[in-house]
Amino acid sequence: MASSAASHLSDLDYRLLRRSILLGRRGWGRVHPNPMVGCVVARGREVLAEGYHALFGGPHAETTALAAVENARGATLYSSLEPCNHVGKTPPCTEAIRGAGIKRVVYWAPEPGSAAGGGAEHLRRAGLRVDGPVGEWTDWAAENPFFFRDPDMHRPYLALKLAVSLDGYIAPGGGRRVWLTGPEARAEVHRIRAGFDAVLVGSGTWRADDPRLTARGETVPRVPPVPVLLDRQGQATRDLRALRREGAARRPIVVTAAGQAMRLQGSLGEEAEVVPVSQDRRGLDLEEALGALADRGVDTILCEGGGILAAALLDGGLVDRIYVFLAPCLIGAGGVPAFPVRPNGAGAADGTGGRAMPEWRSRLEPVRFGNDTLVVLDRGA
Ligand code: AOF
Ligand code: ZN
Repeated sequence: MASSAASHLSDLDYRLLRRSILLGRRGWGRVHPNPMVGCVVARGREVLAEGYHALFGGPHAETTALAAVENARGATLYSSLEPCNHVGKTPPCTEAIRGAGIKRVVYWAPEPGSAAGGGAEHLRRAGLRVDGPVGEWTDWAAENPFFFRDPDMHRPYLALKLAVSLDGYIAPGGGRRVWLTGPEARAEVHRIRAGFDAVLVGSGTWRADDPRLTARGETVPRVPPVPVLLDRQGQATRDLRALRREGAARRPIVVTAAGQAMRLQGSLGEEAEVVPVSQDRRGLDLEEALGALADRGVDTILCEGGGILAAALLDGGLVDRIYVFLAPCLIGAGGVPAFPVRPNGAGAADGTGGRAMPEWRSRLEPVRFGNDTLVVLDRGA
C-alpha cells in the first residue's frame, strides 16, 4: 500500500480498515451507481459499531455506523471511502462525524467526485486527525470497479464470466457441454449478476442453454439486470426464457443485424426490444452494439458466454474484468480453450517469454466456492 498515510498506520488500523472494506461489499447490487462503502467506529481495540451503505439513496456508511453508537466522543472512525462533504440525497458525513465528536478518521479510498469531495481536508481543518488515502487507485478500482472506472471510457464497463477447467478449457470439443462448477459457484454467479445493469450472451449460448439471465440468488438487485441476447441471424423466438419479462420493469434486448431488425421485432412482439447494429464478415459490430446499449442506459454488462463472443470481446479490447471460476477438473486435449492465443496478438509465441496478456492482474483475493475457486482479473495498470 503505497501512500503517505500508510506509514502512520498500525496493524490494528489496517485490520479495521480492511473490515470496513468487507462491510462495504454487502452493498453489492443495491447501491450502484454509488460506491460500496463500509465503516467501523472503534475506541482502541473495542469496536463500538459497524455500518455500510446499504441502498442507493439511503444513509451512508459513516452515518449508519455513528447512529448505532451512544457515545463516540474521542473515538476513531474507519471508512473505506473518504467521508463525503456534500448535501446529496443525504446530509454530509463530515457533519455527522464532527457532531459525534470523533477524534480521528482513517479512510482508504479518496472521494473522486468534485461535489462530494474535500471531506478529509474539511475534517483536518476542523482539528481532527485524518489518515488517508491508503493504497492506490488500482486497488480502489478493483473494489468499486464502476465507481472508479476511467471517466474517459466511452463504452459500458464489461466483465466476462468464465468457468474453466484446470487445464484451461471451457468445454470439451465437438460441441459437447458439461457443467464445470458446483452449486456454490453458481450461487455466486447469481450474486455477481445482481450488480450489473445487463447480462449478455451470444447466440450459441442461448440456443444451447436457454438461460433466464436473471439474478435469482439471495442478493436481490435494486434494479434487475436486463437480459441481452446477441442474434446476428435474427433467429430468437418469443418462447426463449430470457425473453419472458416475468414482471421485470425493463424489456429484454435482442441485438441483431440491421437487415433483420424489423422482421425480428415483428415476430418477437413488444415484450423484447430489438436493437439493430452493423455487421461484417466476423459477425455483429461489437463496439457498435455496446454503444447502442450505452445509449439505452446500460452502463455495466456481465457477459456469460459463449467462447466465441468472449474471445471476440477480448480481441477487441472491450473487456475490463474477467471472473474466472476455476473448477478442479481436467477436460483433456481437444477442449475449447478459455483464452485462445491470437497468432498476431500478445501471447506466448510473441517473445513475451510465455507471460501472455500481462495487462491482466488479480487484485482481489481469490475466493473458494465449494470446490471451485474464483479468481478476478482486472485489466489495467
Ligand atoms: C460517503 N459514504 O457511504 C457513500 C458515499 O446522493 P447521496 O447523498 O447518497 O451521495 C452520493 C455520493 O456520495 C456518491 O456519488 C459518492 O460520491 C458518495 N458516497 N460517501 O461518505 C458513503 N456511499
Ligand atoms: Zn457520506
